[in-house]
Amino acid sequence: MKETGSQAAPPSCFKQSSLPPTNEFKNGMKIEACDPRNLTSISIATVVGMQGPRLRLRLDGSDNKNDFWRLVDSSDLHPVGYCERIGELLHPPLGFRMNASSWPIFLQKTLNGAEIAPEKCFKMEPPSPHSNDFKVGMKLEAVDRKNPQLICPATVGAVSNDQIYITFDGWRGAFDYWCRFDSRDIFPVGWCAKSGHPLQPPGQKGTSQYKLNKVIKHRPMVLNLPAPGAPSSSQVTTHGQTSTTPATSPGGGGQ
Ligand code: MLZ
Repeated sequence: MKETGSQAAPPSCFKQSSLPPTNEFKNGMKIEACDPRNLTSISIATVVGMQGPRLRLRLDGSDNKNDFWRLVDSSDLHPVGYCERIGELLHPPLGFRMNASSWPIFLQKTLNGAEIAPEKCFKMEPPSPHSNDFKVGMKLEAVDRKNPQLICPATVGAVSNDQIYITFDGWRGAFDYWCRFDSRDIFPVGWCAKSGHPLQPPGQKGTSQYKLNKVIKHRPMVLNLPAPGAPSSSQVTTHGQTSTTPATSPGGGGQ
């Protein structure tokens, strides 16, 4: 950051608590979790790994190819018994390995004798910032959604309404993505160090200054941006320039 004279996005931009939550879970514990592939349904999940305050989760009855990561203060996580309390049913995960009719028995068996995560493990989700206060060029730490166990140094590449474009420092763009300003996948600079989560080193494909020179001076970055989730006819600001015609395709550039 010193070398490039860059600014960190202020912690108030993020939906993260100023003090990272403590992780009181243990591997093997059972919880209830929203199925990431079927957001309206809640299933039983097992903690199969952790890094700092992040849990690696596997839905019971699904395969080991669909693990996902959540913060211990995620609103997607609940103690066993939550569904019953709110008058909902626990659902088999999308891609349940068995016949749907065997779900009630499977559920009973998977919870029998299992270690149930106690209530105190679940932390309150922090409040959302009221507005998108990110500016192009600000530094942050962000989950690499293609390798979701990783948190990497990143820069805000563009801002569009409620969305920001995450670009990974030292990588050519294959990992970049749009997200909402209140995403739980983005963190202020220093969050990993504070929370005990490993932070990946930046890539080797040139610094962001290199990127700035190459991409912005010679080829306006706006041409390389995929549109954010719901693009509408919104304005996209990239590195100080404003355009009303966001491009729709990242266009090649694998690494
Ligand atoms: N195995 C991958 C990891 C890349 C991580 C990039 N994060 C922004 C590779 O080396 O290509």
